[in-house]
Amino acid sequence: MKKEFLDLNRQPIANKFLREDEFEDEFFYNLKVVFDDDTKLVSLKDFVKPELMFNDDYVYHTSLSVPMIKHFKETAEMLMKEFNPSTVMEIGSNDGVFLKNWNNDNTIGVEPCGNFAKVTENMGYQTYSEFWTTELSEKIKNDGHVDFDLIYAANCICHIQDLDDCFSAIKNILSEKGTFVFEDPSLLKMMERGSYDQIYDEHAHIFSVTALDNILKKNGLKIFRADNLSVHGGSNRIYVSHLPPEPYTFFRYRPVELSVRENLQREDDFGLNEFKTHQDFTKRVEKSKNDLVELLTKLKDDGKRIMSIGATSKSTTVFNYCGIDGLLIECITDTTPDKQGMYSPGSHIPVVDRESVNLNDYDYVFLGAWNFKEVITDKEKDFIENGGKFITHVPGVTVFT
Ligand code: DWN
Repeated sequence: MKKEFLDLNRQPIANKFLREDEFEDEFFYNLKVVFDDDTKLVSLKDFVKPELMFNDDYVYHTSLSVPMIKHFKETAEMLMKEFNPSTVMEIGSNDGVFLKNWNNDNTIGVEPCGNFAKVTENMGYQTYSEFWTTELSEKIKNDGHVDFDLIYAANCICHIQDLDDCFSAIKNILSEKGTFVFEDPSLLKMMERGSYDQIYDEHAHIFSVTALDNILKKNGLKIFRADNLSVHGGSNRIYVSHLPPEPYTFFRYRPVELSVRENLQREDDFGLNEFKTHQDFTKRVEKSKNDLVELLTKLKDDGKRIMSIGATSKSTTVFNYCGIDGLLIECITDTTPDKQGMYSPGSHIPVVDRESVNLNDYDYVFLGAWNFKEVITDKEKDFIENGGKFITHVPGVTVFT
């Protein structure tokens, strides 16, 4: 029942920044996207082995993103106030930006990337450096942990390829009245904004509330609230509880709130449940590619200099899909020390520290981190005042100041 609708060409591991001597052995795969007629889930056609993406060299540090630190602090405060959980587990705890808001006695992390698991262990949080599976949920129980009142995951569940196993593992370890809260990029926002670069190896799925509702129900869980967030270009925060085992036990469980029905309706109205809508999206993606390549090529032919800010996973998709390399974009600046001094995946554009670049030497800056447009353009006012211009491809290819 899975129907292919988009082919984003040959792609490398989105977050595997390279040294020059690694170019020759770089791993590539074909990035194709499918729609499941049964569940309405949008997923990659072929998954990449998790160990190739999430390992001790993983470079995305949440703690290096100031807006995300604020986001996770506010999220933790809100969850604490509303649910007051006695026990908390975070899946995909990265370098502890969410965890650090909770007491370490009753809070644990799960993080397959060993470099980050070490960081949170050092912060005093027991961290299982493993992938989230039913087997791991059993192991955690066998280690003496009681079921969790709050299980939280941000930008992690959409990375898990086997969703049935993922959700049955949650069911296995969520306390009877517990809440599972997770947030991931929204399929509806991606479609509305034409931000096809949300699709890369790590994002095994791009979730609609509809698809999640279908798959969670199959696994004995139910969505009781769905919030729409602005982070990461538009995300959904999904609140989940156990599905009442018998009709007469309903009163003991949280009622489904209006936000769920509203989200389901909005997605249906947009046509997310129809394959045709996905096929139409492909046309928009192809246009975005043609417009971007045409613009960059023309600027280059006119002797303009172009660089990029934010060596994101998303820009890996754009550069490799559009065939953009160091001839069109001379360098990328990124605040992450582990990315600096390396080359971008597939396109092999040098990644450098922002401090080492005089932006005024360039005419145009491509926004690789378009999701931080306001933060970046605010920081780079001087570039605009000196006549510099920004380029973004979301929601359409545009030059702006
Ligand atoms: O789910 C995921 C999300 C949360 O993060 C992962 N699969 C991987 C990663 O995706 P991404 O690389 O697309 O994420 P961001 O948050 O859009 O990355 C922003 C990048 O830009 C970081 O490397 C930091 C950098 N940056 C910068 O150089 N200057 C960011 C800002 C705000 C800046 O001013």
